[in-house]
Amino acid sequence: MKKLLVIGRTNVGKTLFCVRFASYLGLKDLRFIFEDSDGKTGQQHMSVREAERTLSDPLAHRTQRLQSLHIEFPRGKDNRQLLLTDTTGLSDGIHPEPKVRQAMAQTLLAMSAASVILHMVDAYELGKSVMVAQGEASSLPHSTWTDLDEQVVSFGASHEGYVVLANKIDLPGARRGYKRLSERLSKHKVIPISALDGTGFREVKQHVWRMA
Ligand SMILES: Nc1nc2c(ncn2[C@@H]2O[C@H](COP(=O)(O)OP(=O)(O)OP(=O)(O)O)[C@@H](O)[C@H]2O)c(=O)[nH]1
Ligand SMILES: [Mg+2]
Repeated sequence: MKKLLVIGRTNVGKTLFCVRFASYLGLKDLRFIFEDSDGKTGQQHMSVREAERTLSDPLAHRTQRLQSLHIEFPRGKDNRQLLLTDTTGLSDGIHPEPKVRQAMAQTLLAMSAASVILHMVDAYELGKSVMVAQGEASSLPHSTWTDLDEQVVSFGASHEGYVVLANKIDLPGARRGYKRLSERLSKHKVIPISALDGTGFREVKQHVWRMA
């Protein structure tokens, strides 16, 4: 079974994407497998709506554990299986809360065990910062793109199916952020998506299916 890990900075839309993408792939009843950073595990069934309402919100570090969903789909005569895992968002520096630090460490560990990495970036935030900074075409302003992002790109790129998802493309100026990101990461595949309205899900599905 291929393990797909959704990683990125906090609040970029990882959880909303996981829930809506699973729904797009046909899952109605979401059976989450949770794994806390102290190793405690659990399961919970939720509808898509309930998952959106309880697991995703505008607060930073809403997710502080691994949250996985099994996805099964037909391929020829067989059924293929994927494990889609949502993670704790990453942030710069040393977070003041030990629980968040531990949960971020859990994300980093999970990265080494993943087969495919979906690296989510907030194209809206990038678009805003590009507008203010007006720098070189291939550069990204330090306010939204730091060593942390570069390290995630370098690590992710060592995985066969590494792809960057430029999320929140539905918001004003996000296309500008996406364009600058694609120029900066010209060696990588960058897919513009909206976890909110489903833009780009078909392309993500094609990519994921190729990897499965
Ligand atoms: N407009 C818009 N808002 C989005 C999109 N994706 C997520 N959001 C919003 O962004 C906020 C953060 O979404 P989450 O899914 O909780 O983000 P996350 O990356 O899981 O955040 P943490 O778990 O806190 O690190 C929520 O208010 C979402 O509704 C999108 O594609 N478009
Ligand atoms: Mg989350």
